[in-house]
Amino acid sequence: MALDELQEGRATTAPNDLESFWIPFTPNRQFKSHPRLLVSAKGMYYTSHDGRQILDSSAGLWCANLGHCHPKVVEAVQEGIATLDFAPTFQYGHNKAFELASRIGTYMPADLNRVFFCNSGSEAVDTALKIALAYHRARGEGQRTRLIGRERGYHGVGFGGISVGGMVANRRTFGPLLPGVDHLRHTLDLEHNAFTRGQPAWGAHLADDLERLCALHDPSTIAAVIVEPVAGSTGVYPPPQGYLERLREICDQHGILLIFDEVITAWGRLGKASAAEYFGVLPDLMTSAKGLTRAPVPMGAVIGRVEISEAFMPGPEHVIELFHGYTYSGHPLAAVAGLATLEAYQEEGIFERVDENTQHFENALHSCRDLPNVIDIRNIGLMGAIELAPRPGEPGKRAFELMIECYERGLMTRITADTFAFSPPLICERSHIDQIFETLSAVFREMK
Ligand code: PXG
Repeated sequence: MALDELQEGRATTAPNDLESFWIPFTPNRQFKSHPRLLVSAKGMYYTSHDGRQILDSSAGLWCANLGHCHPKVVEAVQEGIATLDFAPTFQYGHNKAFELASRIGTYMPADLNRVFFCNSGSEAVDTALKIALAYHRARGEGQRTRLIGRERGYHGVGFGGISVGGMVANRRTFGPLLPGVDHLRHTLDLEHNAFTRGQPAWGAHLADDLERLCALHDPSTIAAVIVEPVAGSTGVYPPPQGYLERLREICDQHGILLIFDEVITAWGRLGKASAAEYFGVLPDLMTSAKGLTRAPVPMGAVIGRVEISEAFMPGPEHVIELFHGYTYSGHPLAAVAGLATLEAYQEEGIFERVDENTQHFENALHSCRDLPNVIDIRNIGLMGAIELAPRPGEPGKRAFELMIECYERGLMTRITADTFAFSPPLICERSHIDQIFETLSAVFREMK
């Protein structure tokens, strides 16, 4: 339908086809020729447009930790929108954002309790990088401008995030990226750590790569190191035993801030509120999103140690300390969704439940070891991955076809290249875990 027809009032409806929505991170033409539309969701299942129940093995996109349409969160959001639809947090405020920030602090280790709100993981990452740079400058160390990420890291899609990130496809068409960025080696090496359950024993020494970068650049030029405590998007790489501890040590030696990107790992994925708590390693800044509101209303956050925010405070009282923020920072609906979510985690003992199901999940995942083309299986908490050998000359195609077939048989899965990543909602029962891997095994065996 032409725009002028609409404007002249000749047409009463806009066109409704699949063309206009440019779908993210999806092959648009394939999708639009065979759409997979989801029309409703409850608990562990989606309902597809053709009326089928689809078991969710990825908590949406690693976010629906309490399953879908959790009644407590639905009710809180319904009440919230009728009470306060929006309030600015620039120069004004509202109580729910303050309440959520202090509640978040009670879940975090040590003095990690200063919370800067944003709307997504990507914004949280860029915010954390900016805070790190500004922190050093506030303390008179403005020469610390370098940022260190890690190969295969995923830190969202902002320019800061893709600069420190290390997933090549997400970077190569968007340069020039931020200058002054370098990368640690990643920690997956199938010669040494294939088919590990939990943290690999091999690989702590890879953290010493940070010493190499310190020697190369002079450590006094480095502002921050950012890593996912467990690399998620790239296909679930649990950190080698001792690796995160070693990174912390090197950062301490050289006055470098350590940022944990916990967009996936925070809020129960490992059975604790954060990976920092799970691994017993304290970052200076942590990013969070996804499971914080578990997604009905998006929200992201940077959680920082008290000392970081205090460094910004010595100026005159009326002067803005940090020239950064988003219209929707601390949005009232996201705040009520976050509060209801954190309450539900506690009331329903969700983190403990993850601990109870982790072994079952691990066994079910590793039972796939002898399926065709499987070259590695990795897991920690309720996150796991099965890596397949790519078809020669067609990287990603094998996993893509298997994913489509799983969906046809009622199972939603996530793939990255030829790796399947699993992160079921934390409310899952053992029967759901069994259903996931039974469906998957049948598909892997039949299709190859
Ligand atoms: N950091 C990490 C560690 C993430 O995993 C982001 C930042 C960015 O968050 P936003 O909210 O801007 O998307 C993420 C996001 C997948 C998948 O299937 C993973 C993410 C997003 C979408 C899909 O692996 N992670």
